[in-house]
Amino acid sequence: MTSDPLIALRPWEAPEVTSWGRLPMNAVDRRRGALPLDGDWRFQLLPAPHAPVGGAWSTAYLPGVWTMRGTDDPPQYTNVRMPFAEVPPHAPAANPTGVYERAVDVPADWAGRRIVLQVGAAESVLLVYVDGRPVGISKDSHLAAEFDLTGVVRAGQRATVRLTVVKWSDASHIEDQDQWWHGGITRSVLLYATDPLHLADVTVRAPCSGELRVDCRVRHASGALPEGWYLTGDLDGRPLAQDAEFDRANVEDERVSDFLGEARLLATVPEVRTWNAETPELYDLTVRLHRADGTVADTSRHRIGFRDVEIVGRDLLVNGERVFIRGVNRHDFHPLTGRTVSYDDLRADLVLLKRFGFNAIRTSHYPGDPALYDLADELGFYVVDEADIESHDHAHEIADDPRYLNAFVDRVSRMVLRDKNHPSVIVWSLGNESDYGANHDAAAGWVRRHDPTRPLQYEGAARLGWADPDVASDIACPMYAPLQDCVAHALSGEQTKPLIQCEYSHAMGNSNGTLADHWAAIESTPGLQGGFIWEFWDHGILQRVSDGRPAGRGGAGLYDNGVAAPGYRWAYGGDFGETIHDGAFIADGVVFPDRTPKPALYEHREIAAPVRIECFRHEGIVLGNHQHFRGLDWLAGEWRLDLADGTTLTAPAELPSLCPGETAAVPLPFEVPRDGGEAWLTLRVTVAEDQPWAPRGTEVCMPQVRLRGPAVTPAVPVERHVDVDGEGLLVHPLLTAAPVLSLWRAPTDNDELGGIAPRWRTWGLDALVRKVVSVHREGDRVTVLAEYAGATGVVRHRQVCTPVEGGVRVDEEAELPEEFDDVARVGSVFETVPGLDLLEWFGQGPWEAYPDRSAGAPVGHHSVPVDELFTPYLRPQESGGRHGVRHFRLSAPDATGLSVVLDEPRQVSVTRYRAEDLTAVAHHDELVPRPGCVVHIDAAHRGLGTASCGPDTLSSYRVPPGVHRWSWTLRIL
Ligand code: IPT
Repeated sequence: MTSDPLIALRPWEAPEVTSWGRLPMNAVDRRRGALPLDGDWRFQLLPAPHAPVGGAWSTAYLPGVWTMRGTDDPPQYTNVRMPFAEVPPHAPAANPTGVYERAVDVPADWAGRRIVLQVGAAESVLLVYVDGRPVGISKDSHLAAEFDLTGVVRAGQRATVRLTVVKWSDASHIEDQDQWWHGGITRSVLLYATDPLHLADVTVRAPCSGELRVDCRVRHASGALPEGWYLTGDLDGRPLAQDAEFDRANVEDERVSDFLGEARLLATVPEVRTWNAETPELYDLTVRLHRADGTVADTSRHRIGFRDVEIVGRDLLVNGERVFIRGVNRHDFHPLTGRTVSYDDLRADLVLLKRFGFNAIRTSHYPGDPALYDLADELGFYVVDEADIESHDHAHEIADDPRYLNAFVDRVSRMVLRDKNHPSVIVWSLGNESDYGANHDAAAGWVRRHDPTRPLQYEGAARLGWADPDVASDIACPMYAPLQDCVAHALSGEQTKPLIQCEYSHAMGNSNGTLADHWAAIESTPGLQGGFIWEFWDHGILQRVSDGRPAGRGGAGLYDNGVAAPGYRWAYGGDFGETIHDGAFIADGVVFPDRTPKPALYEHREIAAPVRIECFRHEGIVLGNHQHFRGLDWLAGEWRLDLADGTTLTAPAELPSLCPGETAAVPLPFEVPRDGGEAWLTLRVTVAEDQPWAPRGTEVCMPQVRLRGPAVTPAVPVERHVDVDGEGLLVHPLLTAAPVLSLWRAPTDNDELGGIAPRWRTWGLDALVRKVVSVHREGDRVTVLAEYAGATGVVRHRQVCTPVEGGVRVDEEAELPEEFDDVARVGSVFETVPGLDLLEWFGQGPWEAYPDRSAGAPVGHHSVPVDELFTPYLRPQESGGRHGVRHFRLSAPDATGLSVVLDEPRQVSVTRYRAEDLTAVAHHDELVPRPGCVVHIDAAHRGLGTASCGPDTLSSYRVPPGVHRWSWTLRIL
């Protein structure tokens, strides 16, 4: 038997116990003036909470998780399933328990003050002791816990604080989010002091009318409130008024209490500057609590914003506007710390999101660090604030389990109490993937009563019926709903709630196909308002390959541009020797683990463009302002004209003054040269003046319009021979492998998990066997008929090589049998000699793009070293494709090399890898680049879709059976 009463309680298997000795949550920010306790603590890891604390201590930095320190309890990744077999509310007997201890010198000038310990976040059960005495218990791994230490520590003396963290508990069953499991303390620890007379909470209501209301709760450490306290406040230095009406009503209704003080401050702000995500105007609010003698006992500072949020009909309105929600789901993640993120990290996340056109964040699937909300207020994001509840594996059993009722209400209410004053928070979310039960309704009831100013959403409730008025969701917030279902709902006449997908466009690997189709539908269908991409991060942990340990904090700088340094890799599920794991499903973000943007982000940036080219008419170029609240004056522009022959002209652009929703025609900035072929006009839009999230000159979008179609220049045949070998394969001095038919790509995560690649394998597309049927020479031209046999069908292929001026023209035709009704690609693949290290092309770029993800890659002249064309997706897969390529050159530094002119804009890829090289390995660092280039020219290439979790690409982006024809002309430079 243990003598420790907290351990004796076994709180890790008691869901009813959400806390003991913990102070109520509130919105008074105590970070300023606090004593930070971050830094080195004594540490030991016990095998179970009951195990005796020994004498051997190591040192651990807080905030931090022990799972990232190379202990024998490494990180483990599971999505839905729990990592242990015990059913709720039980935890496994082997239950790693971290003990953190340090001495704290309590400042001498805190004598007589109320002293509070705050632990920012601990997962999953926190037990607190001071000088060996039990002080409190807390659960709820992503919100702070506060404990009153006034009677426990002495000012001017040293105290020993021990924080014991039990990893597995009843709470783990409701923290079953799709992420790494860790153990430790992930947010800052601090100690602060207040006067015994203190502000217990402050609630701000700041609507667009400018009628500010600040409700304050006042308490005294002794319980009894002294006589004569009062409040003052100011907003940007202008004093607020005490609400005498409120005070009088309290007296008349006998609501005045001798232990709970309530008062209200008021102001009417004339010509209020309202807050929205585009122009996040903030005001400084200070609330002061005075003693009867006028001295200040306590102060609370807030940056507030005036804004309204409401649902009218089926529209979610911010300040009366139906704003589009261009959102992302964001987890707390860092490749070196696992879960701890600094203020600078958070700021960098949000700055990047801003630069790529996002205006909304869902805090999947738990409340973020307080700084996240400060930054969202400041930089301008709409936040769906989500409570820390996901019971995925045992969702049904828990949703109505009364033992968990307390935890549901506790978690939702504590989030609301903490975050209610942030203008950025526009919607509360009850959590994620937890079925739907009475526990949710209880939490929803609490929120609706406490904060009637914001809508509430919960996907698990909304899934019962997008229009159902009786469920705990004011928003229809499905995940991964097929686009056509969303459109059909909006057109059905049945829609009653805004439709904003809480998750869509799963960003695993090479993904986010059809994003532009989604947004075309959203912007043109009343009732559809946007959604949140899943997700921001690829959660790859930096791992040392030699011993499999996380690099930890020492790994700073051991990565660049999305790639880990030699000897390191981005670990995903299974890489730490876990037997229960969900593999690379944790790598499903729009940024790499080092925050390097994936190409899909450029797609998003363009889709979210604030200014667009609507069309090109005789009166000029019609520009439109696609923002909700502001003009174009914060933007600058430059026109660029690209002709197919290589001509590029630029001219400064004067952006018209346009209100949101307005359009105007501007004159064509160039005299377009008569010759030069296909012509594209691009408006490169940048930030005109420094923004908090972007210095002047930062690129915002690049809308484009085609001014003229291609000119047809037939290749002139010449009298010369084309060399083919006995197998009918083209012989060419710059090719090490002749062009052959390819129907296969290294499966993307979508191909694999969506069940598409398994079909390709059944058909044998990865191992087609080529057999020459005939080689026929007719004059200078050679026609080779071949059959490519798969396991279930044969593709007939004809390749005609004709000598033309300077090279050879290749005309190809492939006939796919009916059973090959959805293949990866139909095209040619060949390989070049080493040394051709630069790709220049006219087509879409410069970044990677695919048929259903090409809206963000403008047509132009692009030039990228071959080694930089490849995108290092964590699990190697089809990568590096360029879309709409008209012609390209591959050259050596001395300008020798080859050029290819395509019959039509085609999908092309030039990499160092064959599809089978990519298919054979599990991590990027296992790839061995080939010295030459592997070049694919595709007549058709399948879209990417999002089938790893959600809809596949649309049928228009699939590659059908039947006849495909393409041709290309190869020349030596
Ligand atoms: C959905 C989850 O909400 C999210 O956490 C993540 O797991 C995502 O999918 C996939 O990466 S749940 C899924 C079963 C639809």
